[in-house]
Amino acid sequence: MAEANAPKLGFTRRSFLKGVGGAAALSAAGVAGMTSAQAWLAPAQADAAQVAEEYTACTFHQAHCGGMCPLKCTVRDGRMVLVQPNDASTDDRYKTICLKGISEVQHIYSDKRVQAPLKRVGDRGSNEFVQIGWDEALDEICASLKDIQASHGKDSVMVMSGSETNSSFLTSVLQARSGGFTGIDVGFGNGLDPAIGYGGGFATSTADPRDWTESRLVLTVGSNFCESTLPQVRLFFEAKEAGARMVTVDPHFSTTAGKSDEWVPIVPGTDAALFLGMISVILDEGLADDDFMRKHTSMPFLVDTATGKLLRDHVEDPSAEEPETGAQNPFFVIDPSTGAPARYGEVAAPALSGIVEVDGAQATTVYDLMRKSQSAFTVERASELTGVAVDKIVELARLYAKGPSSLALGWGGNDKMGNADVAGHAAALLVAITGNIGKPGAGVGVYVGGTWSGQTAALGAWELPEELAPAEAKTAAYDLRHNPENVRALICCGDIVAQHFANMGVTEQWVRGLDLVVSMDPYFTEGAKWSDYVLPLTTRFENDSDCGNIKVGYNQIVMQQKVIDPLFEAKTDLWVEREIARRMGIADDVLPKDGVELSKTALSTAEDPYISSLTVEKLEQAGGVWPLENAREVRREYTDYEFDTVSGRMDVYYDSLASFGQALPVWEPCNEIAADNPLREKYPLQLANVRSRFRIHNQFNDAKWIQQYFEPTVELSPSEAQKRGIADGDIVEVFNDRGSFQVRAVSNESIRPGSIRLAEGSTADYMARGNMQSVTNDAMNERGYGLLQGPVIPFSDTLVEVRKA
Ligand SMILES: Nc1nc2c(c(=O)[nH]1)N[C@H]1C(S)=C(S)[C@@H](COP(=O)(O)OP(=O)(O)OC[C@H]3O[C@@H](n4cnc5c(=O)[nH]c(N)nc54)[C@H](O)[C@@H]3O)O[C@H]1N2
Ligand SMILES: Nc1nc2c(c(=O)[nH]1)N[C@H]1C(S)=C(S)[C@@H](COP(=O)(O)OP(=O)(O)OC[C@H]3O[C@@H](n4cnc5c(=O)[nH]c(N)nc54)[C@H](O)[C@@H]3O)O[C@H]1N2
Ligand code: SF4
Ligand SMILES: [Mo]
Repeated sequence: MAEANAPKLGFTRRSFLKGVGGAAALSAAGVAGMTSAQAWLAPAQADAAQVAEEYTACTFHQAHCGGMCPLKCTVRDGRMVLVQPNDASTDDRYKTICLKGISEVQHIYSDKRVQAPLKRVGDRGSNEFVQIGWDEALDEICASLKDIQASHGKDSVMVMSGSETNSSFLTSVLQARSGGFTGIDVGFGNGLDPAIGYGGGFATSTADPRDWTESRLVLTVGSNFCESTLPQVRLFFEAKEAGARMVTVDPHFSTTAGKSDEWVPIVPGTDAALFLGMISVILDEGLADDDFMRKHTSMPFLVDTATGKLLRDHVEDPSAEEPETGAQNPFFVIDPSTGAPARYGEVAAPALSGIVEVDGAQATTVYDLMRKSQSAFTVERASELTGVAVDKIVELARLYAKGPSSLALGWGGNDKMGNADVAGHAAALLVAITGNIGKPGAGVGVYVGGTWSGQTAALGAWELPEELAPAEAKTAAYDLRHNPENVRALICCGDIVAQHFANMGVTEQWVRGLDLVVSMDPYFTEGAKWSDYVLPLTTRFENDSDCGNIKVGYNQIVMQQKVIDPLFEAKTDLWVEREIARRMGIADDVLPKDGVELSKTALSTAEDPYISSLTVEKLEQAGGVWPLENAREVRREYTDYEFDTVSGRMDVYYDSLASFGQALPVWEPCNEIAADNPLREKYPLQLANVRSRFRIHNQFNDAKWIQQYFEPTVELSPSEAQKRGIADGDIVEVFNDRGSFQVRAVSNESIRPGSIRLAEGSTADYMARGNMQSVTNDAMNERGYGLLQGPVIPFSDTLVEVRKA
């Protein structure tokens, strides 16, 4: 770690005096001795015989790994000394943990914990703070919030949260705005979801990875499942053992590629070309499922050839909030028995092909338009763009069409590039022409994470009074950086500043100009350096009441008990929210009074009698985990082929994108890393941002036990290293016109020449100098503003050069 980047904690006379006799001084001194695990683990073991106070309690782990592993924690003499999988799970599969969970024994006592509320004294970003009391900090913050909202409107305050936040009432309590569209994890989904309607822009899988044992082919594209879904990796191997062919398409020889039957290397950012090439093969070889297309997709629908719009019963009201459903405003097809147009519900097996006249306008089918657009995109062209051999594309296409096939996409690959929606749309088309959905072994989407791919249940939610609603997030936060509108205050639950935007120089400029920036996090993040106040929160292991929360994990209900009392001066998310609410004049009973009340609410829901039959006590007695009602059934969506789309079928034709030439997916290169971008002469390397099994985003960088195995390192191919005279272990500078950072380099044959790879979440304190986010690309794609979740932040659509530092 670069010492220069460690927070410089100043002490005012006041806080120092307070600290000497108070708990702050004690805990600060205590912690210095605890950061080495050896220092406390050894004596604790030696004294084991005399230890009277030992107990276990359960909690769940990271939400943002998707694992939410239920954990059993042993506490001895007030200190957490052991973290194990919670063996109360009824299924051995769910007794999971990884190195990060185990390391919490050390990590929660880390010297990167924020120990007391801090107030900035230097310039923003200068990282100079003094310790202050909670009351003082909250009084000052709330006074400032009131001033700002009085002068600039309620929505001049913005609250943004990472995914670990334990309760999230703050936006509503303050009637503040959220960050709006996030631009994160929405690349493929923006293109895929309009066709099937599942994740609302997040490409969530239509089946559970347990379904893979029924697949003949599991085609993983742009995901590193074996690192990004650690607690469920066994499902990958179970599928392989059951005979599924595991094929991974990745520019680099990833962990998942290494565990697959086959690795197919691909040029970064060309997933769309691969899918489009496969589609052309399937159509040309007559392998498409015509019956599925006729009955379950919009392929037979008629399009006005002059306007590119789908023909409907009547003209839609363009100002309507919700699009009219197909039942309200039918689409048209060709009735093959008469050759005439008809409403789609009236014809059981409409024609896929044909030209007709409707009210004087010429119309043809989506299918015909698709054939035409695909005939312009040959498998040879796909091969040229992707670098995948023609024979390989043909082989994959045949295997995929034969099915049942699962198309396992990711959020970490081509998803983080400007053309990701085209790839998502092409994936939808691939599914639509083959029918690989809704039946055993066939599904599509991002299977990553566990929690997000398993069964769910709707837990009860705490109701707030109607007037306490968030303000409208008119503009996405990434755009506010350029045009801040009336936004003057930013409250960050998590490291919003460094994690949630690309091109950090622009973010810094924006943050510098704000009137108030607050960071709430258990750890001292990069964003904390840019904050006026840094508030210390508890982790999943600490609480002020017996039960902190209840959530859904992978196929189970999981409980967060108090394992230990809050460390240092840390407070729970809920406590801070209540204190802010009180100071803003909100009645005391508007928010749950503590974690127990929050947990009870989670279990009281009119919607689900199974959930409401549970109680906090019952869960406690069961050891803190409870299987979901449908836990043993493999989740499969759309088994009835009723899709959550406008027509109720797979809607593959996006006429709202006709003006962009993307009503059907058409190959489009990336923004910056495009092969013919002249910028490549200056910056010839693409920076791939990936996740790592050693981290959850910015989390665990500071975990000493993990640091023994992993430090942020930029990886490059030996050929690229040699060209630049870079030896393993050298500190290198990674740079482009946006910025630079310095980090250790290692060459590795698994990296594709022309790219370098670095785990995202590598922030300044853990690298030689600077922040990786200072080089990433924040250019938004114009078309993106018309997509479900707005444009994607193209973090990996980034060109750089590397030199020895
Ligand atoms: N350059 C680049 N940037 C990226 C990406 C990339 O590929 N490249 N990937 C993006 C992606 S996919 C994502 S999802 C985002 C993720 O970025 P985030 O959403 O910011 O990541 P989280 O891991 O959820 O971290 C949230 C914060 O929660 C804190 N935390 C831990 N426990 C608790 C708790 O109990 N309560 C509270 N309040 N806080 C807690 C952690 O210390 C951490 O600072 O990053 C994005 N940023
Ligand atoms: N351990 C751990 N697990 C996590 C997280 C974490 O931080 N740590 N974060 C969670 C979150 S929020 C997310 S978003 C998910 C993401 O999980 P995944 O979607 O699995 O993303 P990554 O793990 O980044 O893996 C992306 C893979 O895509 C490859 N790739 C890069 N560019 C391209 C390309 O153009 N085409 C193709 N085909 N492949 C490409 C990369 O080399 C890499 O192997 O992970 C979740 N799980
Ligand atoms: S980081 Fe994820 S896999 Fe590891 S213990 Fe936590 S929840 Fe489980
Ligand atoms: Mo993510």
